[in-house]
Amino acid sequence: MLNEPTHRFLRACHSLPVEQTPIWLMRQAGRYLPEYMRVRQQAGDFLALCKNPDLATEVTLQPVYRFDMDAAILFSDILVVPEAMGMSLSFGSGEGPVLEPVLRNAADLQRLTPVQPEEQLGYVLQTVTQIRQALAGRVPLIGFSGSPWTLATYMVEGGSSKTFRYIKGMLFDQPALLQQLLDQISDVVADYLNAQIAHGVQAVQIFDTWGGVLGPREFVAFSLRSIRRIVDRLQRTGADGQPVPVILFAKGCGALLEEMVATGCDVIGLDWTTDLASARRHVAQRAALQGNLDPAVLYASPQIIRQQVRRLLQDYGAHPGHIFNLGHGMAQDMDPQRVVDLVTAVREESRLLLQQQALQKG
Ligand code: 1CP
Repeated sequence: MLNEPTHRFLRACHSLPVEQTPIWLMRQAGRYLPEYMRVRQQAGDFLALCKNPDLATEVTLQPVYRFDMDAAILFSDILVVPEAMGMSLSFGSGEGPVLEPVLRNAADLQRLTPVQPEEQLGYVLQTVTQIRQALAGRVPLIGFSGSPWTLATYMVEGGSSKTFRYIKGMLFDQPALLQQLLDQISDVVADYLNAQIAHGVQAVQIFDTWGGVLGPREFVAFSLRSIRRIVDRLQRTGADGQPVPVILFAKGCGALLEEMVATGCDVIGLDWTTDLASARRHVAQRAALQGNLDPAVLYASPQIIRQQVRRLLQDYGAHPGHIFNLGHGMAQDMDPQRVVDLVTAVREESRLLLQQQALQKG
């Protein structure tokens, strides 16, 4: 490969050999870290923290330094995109997000405004620049966006949902209207991710947190279709001339690996309900895999964490193209010490496994 990356996270994204399995964790920055709570309090609230590049940079770096992670992920939220499109966003204390006014018909869609990432989302891009400066090449920086489908669920429901009543109502009753909304969001997301890349992110992850609430046909027609539209438009060479891998994490969609590969992504993020060994056999040579430890393993003892890590590493086997991660994000009540146990176990066990394999080959 031309311009072969040196960091093990980027190497694994491109299925190049590494000496130990890279690890980072979804939601590695956040409320389970006391140092995060201090900075959030300093900012005032969560959204103010996202909009303050100095403080957002600080919380991005916290888990990188504390746990020696192999990648940093931009501290922000997927819901800043609907806000940039003209909706009002707030996070009530303790509850989920609120987006207003909700989108339910064609007239509502007319209210959405065009987005120039440098303008409405300039604070995110400024944060990207500052994080890259602060990291000084220590580990790569991952940028991200929500998928159009996942963003649309929040925009149509007005927040988190258990039943997805309104967005599914739109999907079945007014499919053309939903596609129009998804296309509009896709174009904003593509521009936004390209702007993140131009400002220095070295990989991008698309979070399709709610892909799994759709049936397989609808997942392909409504979620993957718009993800593919984005991937097609991405500038896949970074500011430094290196290729920028695209990671697709679609929660609850492990049965549709083939369809996910077809979007053109480089890495598929798996939740813990998918068997890593069979997923690897399925996509080998075509995509790398990220995941997929059940986050609840972090509530168990260090011995059990190590056992589960070993099992997962063995499931993947000594092949290139595995990035260790949880099957979903860190929870607020998790113990940071268990993350230390996890990272140590992944380092030690993966080195052992990869060395044994090299000896057998040699
Ligand atoms: O009170 C607080 O401090 C806010 C808690 C919090 C945090 C730490 C929210 C509110 N968002 C975040 C940060 C965040 N969100 C990151 C930061 C980077 C990191 O991983 O360290 C990222 C990548 C996200 C992405 C995000 N936001 C997703 C996709 C990933 C996932 O978890 O599935 C989603 C669905 C959201 C929406 C969101 N943000 C926050 C809340 C409470 C919610 C709603 C979640 C829901 O509907 O259940």
